[in-house]
Amino acid sequence: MRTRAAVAIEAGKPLEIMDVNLEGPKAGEVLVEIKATGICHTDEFTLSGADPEGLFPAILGHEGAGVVLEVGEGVTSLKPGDHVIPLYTPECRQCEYCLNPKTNLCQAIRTTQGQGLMPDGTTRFSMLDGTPILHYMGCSTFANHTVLPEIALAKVNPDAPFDKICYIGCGVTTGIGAVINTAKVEIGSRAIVFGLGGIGLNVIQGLRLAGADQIVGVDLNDSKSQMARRFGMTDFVNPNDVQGDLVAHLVELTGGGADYTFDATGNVNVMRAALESAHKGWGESVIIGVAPAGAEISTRPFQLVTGRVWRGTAFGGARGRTDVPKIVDWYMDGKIEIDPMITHTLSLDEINTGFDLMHRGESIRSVVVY
Ligand code: NAD
Ligand code: DAO
Ligand code: ZN
Repeated sequence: MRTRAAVAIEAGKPLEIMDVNLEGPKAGEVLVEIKATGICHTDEFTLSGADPEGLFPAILGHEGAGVVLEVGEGVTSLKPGDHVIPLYTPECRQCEYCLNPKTNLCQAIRTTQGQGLMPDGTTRFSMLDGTPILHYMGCSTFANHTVLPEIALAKVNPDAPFDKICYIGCGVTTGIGAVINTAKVEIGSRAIVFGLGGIGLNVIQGLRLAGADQIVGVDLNDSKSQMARRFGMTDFVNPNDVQGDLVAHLVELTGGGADYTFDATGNVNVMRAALESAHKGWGESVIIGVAPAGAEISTRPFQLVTGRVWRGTAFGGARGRTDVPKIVDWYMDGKIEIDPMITHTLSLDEINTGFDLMHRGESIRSVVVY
């Protein structure tokens, strides 16, 4: 079939909107009509060329929601008409990783997914002249139709609005999951969140859900504080307004350091500040941000000797097919909010505007509705 897509032809260039060829689903695969997709910082990271694993030409996008149109041979858990969210972290429930409760990093299709290919080593997308186009993070939601493995789709409540729940495909789950699954924050905790963008705001709402007493937000952009307060932030710090050392200021503000800190910036200097503003003896710091190619983190080892813990999280530690439907239900039940964070709704033809808004720090989430 043919479908319309925003294609990343090469790094550093705007996406090109065009008709592309899409082959139907093979065994174990599913054809999905994407109804809406968010534009995440990670798409920008890849498009910019900063992603060492970025491959081109590709159809980016990994934060979508849509409807199953057709299933390939052997698919048993989905049928046409089901509403689904694509998963860049699949859940096969059989591999060594899925069987270990300590991780969500299913490895069943990791190798081919990292190469921009389906599990059989081929791509379903091509240009009208036959040039192959690669998949991205196993999702490619910047296309009106896409093909995914069955294990990379979460079946969700059909009453949920696509233009909101697409955000659960990455930002919402990553932020809330970092709090609930990775840090396992306890009621009454003090926390610091560095970076109040699309991920950081969801860390904040996760902290509110977990019952944190103090939620400090740190961002260089003052305009981010208003939305963060709405989601539960209790104190705001702009590092540019701090006289002297930022870490010392945060340690004082949290009465000796935070129980939990989160980096949602991708900046390795911020990651260090996050670790060092965690409480001596027990403070834990969670890295969510993806740093540029070649970047490294550092701190004095004594920071860890004296009880601070450094850890990271991918997709908020969530097991997608199990956890994503629950998060959609939390949204439908009013336990979490998404709508205020969707600051811009665009058509596919306007998708590059979404990247411009992100560069200017004017959006939290732009969503493309097909
Ligand atoms: P975003 O651009 O919306 O937000 C980043 C925020 O950080 C902005 O508000 C910016 O002003 C602030 N910031 C930048 N530098 C800062 C500094 N030095 N000090 C304080 N604040 C600073 O990005 P996002 O969509 O929220 O994504 C955040 C990070 O999370 C990115 O690196 C992204 O790639 C990563 N990410 C990780 C996962 C995962 O599974 N681990 C999933 C999705 C995104
Ligand atoms: O299993 O080796 C692996 C990698 C899994 C990919 C996890 C990606 C999470 C971070 C990227 C940001 C996603 C938007
Ligand atoms: Zn698995």
